Amino acid sequence: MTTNPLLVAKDFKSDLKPIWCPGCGDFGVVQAIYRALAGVGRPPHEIAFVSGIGCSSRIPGYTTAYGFNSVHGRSLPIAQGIKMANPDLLVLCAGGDGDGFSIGGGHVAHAVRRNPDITYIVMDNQIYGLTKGQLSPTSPCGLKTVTSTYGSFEQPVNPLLYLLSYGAGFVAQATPADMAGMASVIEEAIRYPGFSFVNIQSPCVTYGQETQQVKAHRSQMKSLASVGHDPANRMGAFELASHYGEELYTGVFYRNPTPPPTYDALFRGRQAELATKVPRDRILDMFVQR
Ligand SMILES: Cc1ncc(C[n+]2csc(CCOP(=O)(O)OP(=O)(O)O)c2C)c(N)n1
Ligand code: SF4
Repeated sequence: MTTNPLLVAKDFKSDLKPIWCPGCGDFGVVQAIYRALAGVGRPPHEIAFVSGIGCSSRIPGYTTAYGFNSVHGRSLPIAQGIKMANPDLLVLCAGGDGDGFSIGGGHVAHAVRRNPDITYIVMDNQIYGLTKGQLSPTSPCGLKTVTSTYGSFEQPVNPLLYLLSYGAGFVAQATPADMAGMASVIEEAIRYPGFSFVNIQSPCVTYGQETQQVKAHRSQMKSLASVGHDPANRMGAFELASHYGEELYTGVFYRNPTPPPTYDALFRGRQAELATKVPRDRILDMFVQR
């Protein structure tokens, strides 16, 4: 495991040209990730970046990290497997709100309760972008889409409250309307020793709502620091997070001041403990028919 203070944002930019629609919020997100990774200083070959399927899930390919554009909704199980197999890797996971909270929704709770040292970034555009504008789990009630022609009857999920309730040790929100803030929150999430989550309100310029574009975000966003929020205050975080969809709070909702041991550390500890008690060939014997 190495850190190199000389790394700069462009060291994390791959030669692949993004094919997102011009103006898509995901352009800002990938720039913020380059900056955050340069700040952390781990070289690209020590980083694994896993995603699901969606416009946003193309993001690993635009970085120089090892990338895995996997299966819709399955980025977290794959990222956890990678972290268990090679705990020294810096593991990032990313995708859309559909990927993370519809088809992949069941994985989030279990990843959080295991607490692997992984950073999960959701580009929350409140719509299915790649498949051309269907209702997503975070779409607001009343939204008219190709699958809700007369307006949705469904209440949106609240990703911030989900993650806080599951017990995540780090929960934050950002928008491309504040690039410096977004890069800094992502860097802080990566540095947090445990499962960290950043919900990015990343506008879809093609199918998204007018009120969810960067220009609108500039006038809506309110930093959590400016409302006097202390990120160590978990109950305060719940209260502020409950305004998802009404207020665009940016910054860190919650950072556990006393992070518990990570799953990867506990796992390695158990392996070391058993190695002294049970000889390796005896373990293999249990699986071999003689
Ligand atoms: C198992 C499976 N089901 C459905 C799909 C079709 N599909 C691809 S991306 C997607 C949703 C995209 O929305 P989101 O995850 O929010 O990402 P975005 O494109 O908005 O960034 C769907 C339903 C798929 N690829 N695989
Ligand atoms: S459809 Fe929306 S989310 Fe997908 S690339 Fe275009 S603007 Fe971005």
